[in-house]
Amino acid sequence: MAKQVVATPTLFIDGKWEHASDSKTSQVLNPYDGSVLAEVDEATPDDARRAIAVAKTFFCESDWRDRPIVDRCALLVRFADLLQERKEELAEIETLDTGKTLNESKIDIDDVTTVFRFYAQEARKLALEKHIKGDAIPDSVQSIVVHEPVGVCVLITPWNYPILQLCWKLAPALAVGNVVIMKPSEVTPLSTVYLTRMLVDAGFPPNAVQLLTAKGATIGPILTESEDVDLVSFTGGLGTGRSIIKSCADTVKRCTVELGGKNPNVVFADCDLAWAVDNVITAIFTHSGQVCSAGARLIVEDSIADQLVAGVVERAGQIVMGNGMDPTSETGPLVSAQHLAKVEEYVKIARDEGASILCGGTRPDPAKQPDLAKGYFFLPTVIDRCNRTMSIVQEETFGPILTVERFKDGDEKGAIALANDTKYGLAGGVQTKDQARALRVARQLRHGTIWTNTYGAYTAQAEWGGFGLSGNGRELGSKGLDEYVETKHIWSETKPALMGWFKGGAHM
Ligand code: TXE
Repeated sequence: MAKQVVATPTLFIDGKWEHASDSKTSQVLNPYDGSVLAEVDEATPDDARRAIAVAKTFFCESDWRDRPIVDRCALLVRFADLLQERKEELAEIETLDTGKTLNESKIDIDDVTTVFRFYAQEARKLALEKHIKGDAIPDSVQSIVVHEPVGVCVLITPWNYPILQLCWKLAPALAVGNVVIMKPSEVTPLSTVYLTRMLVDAGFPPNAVQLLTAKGATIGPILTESEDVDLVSFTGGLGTGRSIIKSCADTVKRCTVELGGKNPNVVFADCDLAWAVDNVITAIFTHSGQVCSAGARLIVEDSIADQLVAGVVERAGQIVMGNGMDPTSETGPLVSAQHLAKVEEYVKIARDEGASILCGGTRPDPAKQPDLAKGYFFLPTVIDRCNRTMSIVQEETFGPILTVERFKDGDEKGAIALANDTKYGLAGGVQTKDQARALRVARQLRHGTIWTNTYGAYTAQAEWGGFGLSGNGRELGSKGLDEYVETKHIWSETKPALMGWFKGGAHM
């Protein structure tokens, strides 16, 4: 095997790098060509139990949670600096492991740098004690609301944005003094291994961060059912999310989940055509559609529908797929053979349901693009003649697949009804030159993020999360910090007196 992309061992428990207790490992593959990138350790249930025990002891017995907030925030800033210093190396690891372009990996690193800097500021606000005064509070009482870390937090992350999804959780969790156990996707664990080394290099106490590389099914239930874990934050698929919520129920632990979406992109007829085509293809085909907020459902006003769809098909055919390490590639492969098979199956179902595949729908032809033959590539696909009852319209394919639905000219309500007709509710777009209409429709959409006249941007300062089956809780923004905070009220009597509720005891 070629040189490992990250060094082994890959479990980080009790401040030490370790192999799995049964020495088992698994291979991590490059989705561009199926080659082996690394052999990582596969944590056993016993390894997971030990990580939990170490985390719990460290949370309860160390001074980490009581350190001045400015000290922890300084570590966040140091880590943000390190992200920039090691951007090239980290981006390469992310690209090799996920298949996304190097440019995308670098954008992800820049984004999370701002997330760490944001929480380094935001956490300071929470450190202030809130003194409550009011008519019902005697002068002799000090009534104080204080904020504390929740405790041991398990962070379970997916394969489409390994660095980004982890850092959205990690920054607020560490800022307020929690201890974390990280469980990256078994498909793309490499950047998380590298980030763990960086956390230690930045000066975070080694025992504040534990890392378990493993299959979800092997150690997931140990982590989510444990009485010593106080919070689980999960980003991933709906099925796994549901089972995690259930397994957190017995211990009534905090559990926030982000479970993807089937996001509408509503285009009105007043848009300039070339601009709308560009918007639509960017919304769906970026990162080959493996984006939870991808604009996978085009909902378009009748009078421009045919022209817009023709333009989208033409531009979809021009997208340059290739090795993410090659700067000329515009998008990479799907993440794994398993995921490719799932996407292929969805196209088959769409055909069976009577939809019309206008372009793509298959892997690239190896005779025409031999360089893509070994990778998990799938052509940008546009599926027309769709309706809301079809599974291709309702289910998250998480691939480069755009479905097209039309609404009658001028029927704003009809467009809104279509856009809201999904069990998910993560994100959506509204494209129109009429700014008043853009905001009016945005307010009516039951989705957690809406873009008008653009698609896909986010900021560390604004909350991210879903309505409906897209999840609960929020990441980013001030609410993203609240998820990791316990709130305590201390009612403190400075002039103790008999409470006088019960009348006995007069002889004492
Ligand atoms: O995700 P899983 P999968 C969607 C997308 C995709 C589908 C399935 O539609 O096709 O999910 O992807 C860990 N206890 N999204 O199967 O299983 C697992 O090891 C605890 C949307 O790859 O949800 C990994 O770390 N953890 C999404 C993480 O859960 C468990 C991004 C996610 O894996 C576990 C990715 C268990 N029982 C896929 N089983 C988004 N919201 O952006 C698995 N895991």
